[in-house]
Formats: sequence, structure tokens, C-alpha cells
Amino acid sequence: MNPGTSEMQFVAALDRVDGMRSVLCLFEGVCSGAADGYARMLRRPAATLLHLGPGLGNALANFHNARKARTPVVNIVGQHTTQHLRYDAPLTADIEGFARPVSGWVKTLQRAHDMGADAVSLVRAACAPPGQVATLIVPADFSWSEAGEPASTSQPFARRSPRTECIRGAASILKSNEPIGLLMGGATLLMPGLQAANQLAAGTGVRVFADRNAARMERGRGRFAPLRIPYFPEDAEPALAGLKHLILVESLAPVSFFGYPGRRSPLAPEDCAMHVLAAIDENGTEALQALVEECGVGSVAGAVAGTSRIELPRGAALTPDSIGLVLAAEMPEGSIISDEMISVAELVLRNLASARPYTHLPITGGSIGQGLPVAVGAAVACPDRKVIALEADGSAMYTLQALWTMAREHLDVVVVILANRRYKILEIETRRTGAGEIGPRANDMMDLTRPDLDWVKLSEGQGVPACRATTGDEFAAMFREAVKQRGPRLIEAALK
Ligand SMILES: Cc1ncc(C[n+]2csc(CCOP(=O)(O)OP(=O)(O)O)c2C)c(N)n1
Repeated sequence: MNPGTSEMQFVAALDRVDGMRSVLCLFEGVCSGAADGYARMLRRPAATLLHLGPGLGNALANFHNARKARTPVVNIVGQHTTQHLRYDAPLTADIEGFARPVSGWVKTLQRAHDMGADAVSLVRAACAPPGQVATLIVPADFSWSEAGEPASTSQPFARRSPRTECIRGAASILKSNEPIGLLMGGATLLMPGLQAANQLAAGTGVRVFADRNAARMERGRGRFAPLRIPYFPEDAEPALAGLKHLILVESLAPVSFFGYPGRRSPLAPEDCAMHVLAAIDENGTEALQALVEECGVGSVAGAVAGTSRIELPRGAALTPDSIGLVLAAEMPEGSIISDEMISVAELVLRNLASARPYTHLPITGGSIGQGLPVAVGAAVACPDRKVIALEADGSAMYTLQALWTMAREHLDVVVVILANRRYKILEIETRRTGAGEIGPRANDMMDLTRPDLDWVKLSEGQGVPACRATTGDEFAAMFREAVKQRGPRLIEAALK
């Protein structure tokens, strides 16, 4: 939360009502991203408390990411008192208008009497499959007026079971001899879904892909590793080439991140037919398991990722590759990776196929500034697991206040800043969009030097112990040490 005057009754109640953990974030984009990270791990919502329109405005970018992640969030926003609204006071704003594009459900409380009932509706709306941001706007005077009865919670929504005709249809496609793909998204990328997909891959030959922007995926050594659809269309199109059918399970037909001159947006071949096995609000895992039965591949054992021996080169330069090898060797079992590595992501991640089993939380909605807040939420949700935030330096600057919350709450997070001192991806994209030469002024818009960011100071200034690595060996020693400790640590990996 990051409250203001209109939410003071709520804040005061934190000392009167047991059972609520309240976490202060020093920028609202940290609140919304942390709520996203929390629910991605626990699959039940956190609440955010924000101050009026501007507070909500600051939270929007990470609510956008949460919306793409299909994360349930219970978002409570204060409003001026009902009689004050007509005066257009400084903080008056169209809060519903700010909330609507990122929220699946928006309501302004109309009477103090309805507070309990609306709060229950709010939680139910957030949890409605597939999960969404739900926003309740609460006028301040309703917090100090006579309230109605507290409402009691009702049964949560269950996801709809998959339809029999979809399972039969997918099974008959899988029995044809044509090239077929299966695209997994949503909750199917957790262990039960991966296991079923592995059996389908081994038993039927279907090529299995993962939505690269899905909220969460279980990865690492010994786990089935569907191919995440690559970021650039030049890589994604060959990966999907030749497919005549693509079976969608809690996923949508794949499209490229951006449109480019002379390129189609869909990534699958034009003559590839799309089939929905389970829609995004249905139970895709149950659908995959039913498909395993229908295809009779329940006793097939599939192939899994990774080797158990990782060779750590000595005397190596500090590169994305050597960073990936160190992570693969040293990450504790059950680590949670919040991944906002942008241009170097694939170079690091490809080495993590051999890491001990871990959970991967990627950026979902392309709005940078997500990684550190998501790490905060994941660490609050899972205090017994090591959280590792892998952060490109430009992206980390958007919400670096998250470091303070990590220190304040003593969260068990190791932050690695990949400091290339550049918006590197924009340089790559300039070439791809045919925008022409990068002149000195354009270059200045992608360059993060003059001054260089000092991540050790930025981190220590917020209470998180930090160090800087300039070689592969230094990074290996610092990371090994950092994961041994409990509590937040930051390593600046000076890639330049
Ligand atoms: C909220 C938001 N603002 C701007 C952008 C555009 N953008 C995409 S990547 C990027 C910079 C990435 O730089 P960095 O995080 O350092 O990663 P690198 O490209 O160097 O790997 C920017 C500004 C965005 N995606 N989201």
C-alpha cells in the first residue's frame, strides 16, 4: 500500500483488525507489481490500497502487466468525501476512468451501508477465472459513517471444466498424420500440466510450445521444457513453420510483440488451423490430462531438460553466458526467478535448463519496471524460497524503490543488475523497424551513461547490501555468497 488522507481509516484499522499483513511501498508501481508477484505464486490475490486518482495512475503500468498475467488483484482506491467531490479540489480525478482499462471489474461504493457486500463482490470479481484486477473506489466519508453488516465470503469460483467435444476434437487431430503443435499458457505451465504435455509429446509426437508471456512456468533440470515461442518473429516463425494445426490450451493464437514493416503479425503459418482445447478461463490442466487418457498415452515417460553437471569456466569474462552458468550451478532448489533481463534474457536462460528446479516469472505485458516489484510480492508470498531478480539496468530504474521494501521487510531476494548502461533492445529495434541510422542525438536516448548509475550506492542507500562484479570469477564468488545469506542482497554485474 501507499495511502493518503482519504485512506486513513483503513490504515488505522490495521492495528484493530488482526490477520492482515501490511507492506509499505514507496511508489504505487511497486504495490501493483508486488500484488502481481504475490498472486502468481500463491494463486490467490493480494490487496493494494492506493490514494485517489494519481496514486492509481502511478500503479497502472504494473496493473497492465498483471492484467496480461491474468492475475487476481483486489485493488482498493480511496476517493474524496461525497460532498467534497463537486468542488474539483486539487486531487479530484476520474478514478473510474483511470481504473477501467486495467480492471475487469470497477465499482464506486455508493452507500456506506454496502461496504461489506461490495468488498465481498470485489474479492469474488478479482478471483473470477482467469483472474483479473478488480477495483473498488471508496469515498472517505463512507469509512467514517455507520456501516452495514460485514458480508460473509462465499464459495470461490471454480474454473470451468473443459468441454468433451474439445478433448475429442483435439484427440482426433492428434491421430492424424499432419504436423501439429500444442501451445500452453496460464496455469498449464505448472507441474501437472507439464507432465501431461510431456506424455502427449512423447506419445503422439505433438510439438509443444509455451506462451512466452505466461505468468509463471516451472523450469529447470528434470522438468519437461516446452519451447517458449521466441521474441523476434525471425526466430518464432521457423519454430512454428510447417504446422497444420495448433491446439491452444489456456492460450491465444501467437502474435509477435510488435508489428514490423513487411511482416505479418501472426506467428503461425497462414494455413495453420487454430483449435481451442481449453479457453483461458477453463481448466487447461484437466483438459490436458483428459487428452492424455483419450490418446492412451498415460503410461508414456517423456524426456526432460538439463544435465546435472555444469562446468563453471575459470577466468571467464563477465558475460550473459557466464552469468547463466553461475546461476545454473548455484541457484538453490526451488528458487523463484523474476525475469526482466530484456536483451540478454535468452543468453542467460538457455543455461538454466540445467539449474535445479525453479519457478520462472517473466515479464507479461511488456511494460518495464515489473521485475523488482514482482520479486517483492513473490518473496512475501514464499518466505521459504530464494527469490532471484534478474534485472536489466534500464528496467530496474523504473521501480527501484522496491529495494527499500525488500530491506524493510527483510525479504529473501538476491537482485542481479545486468548493467550494460544502455537501452540495448531499442538499438536492436531501431534497425529492425527501418528507422534509419542512429545519430548522436538518437544515441543519447538509448545511452545510460553520463552519469553512470552506481547500483551499489543506489542499493545501499535503500538499506540493501550490495557489491559490483566485473569478472566471471567475481560474479561467481559474490553470487555464491549472496544465496547463502538470508535477506536482500544486490550484485551489480558490470557488463560494460
Ligand atoms: C513502461 C515502458 N516504457 C518504455 C518501454 C520501452 N522500452 C522497452 S525496452 C526499454 C529499455 C530496456 O533497457 P534495459 O532494461 O536496460 O534492457 P536492455 O535492452 O539494455 O537489455 C524501453 C525503454 C516499455 N517497454 N515500457
